[in-house]
Amino acid sequence: MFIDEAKIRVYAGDGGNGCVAFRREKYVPRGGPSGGDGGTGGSIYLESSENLNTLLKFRYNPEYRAERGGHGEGSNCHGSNGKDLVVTIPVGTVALEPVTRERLWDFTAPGQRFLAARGGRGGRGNARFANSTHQAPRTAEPGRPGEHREMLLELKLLADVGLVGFPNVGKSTLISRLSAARPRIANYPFTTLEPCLGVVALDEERSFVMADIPGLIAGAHQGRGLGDRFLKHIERTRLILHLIDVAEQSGRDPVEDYATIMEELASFSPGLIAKPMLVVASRMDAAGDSNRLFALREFCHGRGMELHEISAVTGEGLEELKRAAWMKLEKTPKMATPNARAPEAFQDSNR
Ligand SMILES: Nc1nc2c(ncn2[C@@H]2O[C@H](COP(=O)(O)OP(=O)(O)OP(=O)(O)O)[C@@H](O)[C@H]2O)c(=O)[nH]1
Ligand SMILES: [Mg+2]
Repeated sequence: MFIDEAKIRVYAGDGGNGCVAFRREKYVPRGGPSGGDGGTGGSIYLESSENLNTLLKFRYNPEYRAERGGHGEGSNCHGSNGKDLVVTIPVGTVALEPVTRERLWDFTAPGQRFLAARGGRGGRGNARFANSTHQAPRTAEPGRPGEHREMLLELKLLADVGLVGFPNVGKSTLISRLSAARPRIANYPFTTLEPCLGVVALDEERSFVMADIPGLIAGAHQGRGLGDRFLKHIERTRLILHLIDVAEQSGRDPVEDYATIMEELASFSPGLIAKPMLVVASRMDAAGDSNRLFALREFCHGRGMELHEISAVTGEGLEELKRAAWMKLEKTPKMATPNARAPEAFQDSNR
């Protein structure tokens, strides 16, 4: 299982100081103590959301600070409370203590909130210290410091997008261009023996997970080649990228290749061919006389299917493909994870 990890530091706001003040007013002799309390510092919450699916943003931004509380003032004015800070994290994240790896919270559904660092309490002003024997106290408390700590976030990645196609069509090369994944790449079939995941980022906020699996051949469902067992890694994805080699040297017929792979997908599970799919013509830089490409274009056009033409070597079409995949994902609802509990609107775990 591929795990995304990030270490973050959270600093809740300090409480504001209490104030020492005395009431001074015309015609009111011997005004009493009137120093207000300091405000509470802002707390930091982690909240799970379905709109994120990687921990990428925490690599750019590992530190979070909430506002401090305002100091108390004269005339019994309470200092303002610091604003809480809510940091969104993807559903499925587990928050751990970084050294002991003690599990702090497991975010299993959207909308769960965990108090990561509590804001400091404000200090009491001198008005609070007055009593019948001590009517003019000159003491006030300082605000308490806000909590701070380091946390480790871990997310088991489920792929959003799966790559399928014959061996040697450039699946691993594509994932290595779009993400930090570095699978083995070589010019012979069945280079990839294990699935490999990579995080593909459009920007700091938008990213998705792509899975590269071993190539398929006709009869894979009967165990030919490496078989079709790796397709189970694609079963839960929301989008399939179907790579078809249009390079001259391959000597293959792209339309036939398309049909063969579709048959293999269907024999593994009918659900697979019902998934949203983008057809991708790969190795465009080596297309040569382009006959294969034209045939594939015609075929896709006739069936009303989008065709994306790319070269993972020159980079042609990669940016467009990434965006097209993102747009498709946005339109495709996420599948409920089997163990997902009903959303709890507000789950304050440790208050
Ligand atoms: N000219 C050209 N060659 C490419 C391109 N993409 C991949 N290749 C080459 O094609 C060969 C196979 O690439 P891989 O990425 O290993 O193919 P794969 O689909 O992952 O293959 P399997 O893991 O065996 O299923 C390698 O020699 C790559 O360098 C491309 O866009 N243009
Ligand atoms: Mg490969």
